[in-house]
Amino acid sequence: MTDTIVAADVIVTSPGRNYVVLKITTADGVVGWGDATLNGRELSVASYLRDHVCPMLVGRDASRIEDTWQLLYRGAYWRRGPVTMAAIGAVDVALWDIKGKTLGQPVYQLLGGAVRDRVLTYTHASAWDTPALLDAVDARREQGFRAVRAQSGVPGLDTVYGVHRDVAGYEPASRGAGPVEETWDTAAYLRHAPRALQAVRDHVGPELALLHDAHHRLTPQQAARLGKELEPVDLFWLEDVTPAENQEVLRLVRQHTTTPLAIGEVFTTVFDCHQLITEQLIDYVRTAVVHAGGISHLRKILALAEVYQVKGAPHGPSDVSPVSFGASVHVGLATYAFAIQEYMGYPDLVHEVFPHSWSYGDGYLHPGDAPGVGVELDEALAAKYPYEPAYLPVARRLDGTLTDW
Ligand code: CS2
Ligand code: MG
Repeated sequence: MTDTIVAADVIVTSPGRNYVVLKITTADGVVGWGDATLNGRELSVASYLRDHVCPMLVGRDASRIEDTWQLLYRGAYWRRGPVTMAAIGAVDVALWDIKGKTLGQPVYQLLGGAVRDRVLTYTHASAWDTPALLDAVDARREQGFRAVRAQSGVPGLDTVYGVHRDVAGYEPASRGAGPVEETWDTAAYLRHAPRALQAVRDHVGPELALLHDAHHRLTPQQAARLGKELEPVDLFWLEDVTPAENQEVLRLVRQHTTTPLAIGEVFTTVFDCHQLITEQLIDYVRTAVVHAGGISHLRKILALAEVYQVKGAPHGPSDVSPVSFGASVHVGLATYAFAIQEYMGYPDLVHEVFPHSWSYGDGYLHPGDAPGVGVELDEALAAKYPYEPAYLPVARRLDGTLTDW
């Protein structure tokens, strides 16, 4: 039996939205799948893999997961960042997939076995006005979800993060040659969000876990104000309250509110969130398998988080493919410092393109017991959906100043 890598191929497919898939094949014909999807910059990661990484992988021993990770991280010289770390993440997940298939074990068993019976999950409920939002939350409760993220429209605006006034459903990236521009008004949002979220809490009662994503749009002072105003709503978390590249700005927010904070979906290494964790400036770290260097690095982030009683809550929107999603559920089943997995859901076609063993039921997820990650790619079906340019929006304030989307 040889784990020698004989091929590493990149497949970009677009069954409703773009996904970048890495296929690694060994001399024994074992195939491992990885996800390298970076919403709006898919082709950059595809090129990083095709032009620079895949040629290095051929001839390597697929069983040497950590050595390969270190080669791709330290050996590139230029470190970190979403493109590099998504490429490394794809290789890492594909190699864990191969190891599991070779040993006949699901990845969670290779990570030390189950530390819980199932993985709590949350999903999205979004609507433009409050009555419709209450209906959207109820619809998710009827599907068995025990945790729901609520996003409301804002009077006076046409679109806000997570909701369009006139468009049902929500896909962050829109197809086209470049990003669309949206108008944002923080003052209008801060006037409306507390009322809308309180109305949801009044409607659902105290048991349902409610989450809300502020999506990087507030200053630390505004974040502190919102967190304090939302304390009576008893949120499970308030997400991305303020851009956190400067991690110490969360100290101000933390001083003023006990509303739990979640940050990290745009972070790609432990270094991006090290201070947030070690100073306990957050309660949940949102780094994702695909964007934070794969299973191997996410486990290191969550090992640090455990020391400070911070818990993992990986990003899981539609632009995290079912491959990374499945890998994340394995991490969730086997990692102690893990709270909840985001599950935005996928259209039926995506489930067909990515046959998988992970499953949802009664508000929880399980990765399944298929060897490896348990997610495959139907290459023939994927080939029917070629890449189409699509970009995340950009946002501008009322005076035209560009702001964080
Ligand atoms: C959001 C995402 O799910 C979330 O928490 O922040 O929908 C995010 O906007 C997209 O993944 C960006 O591609
Ligand atoms: Mg988010």
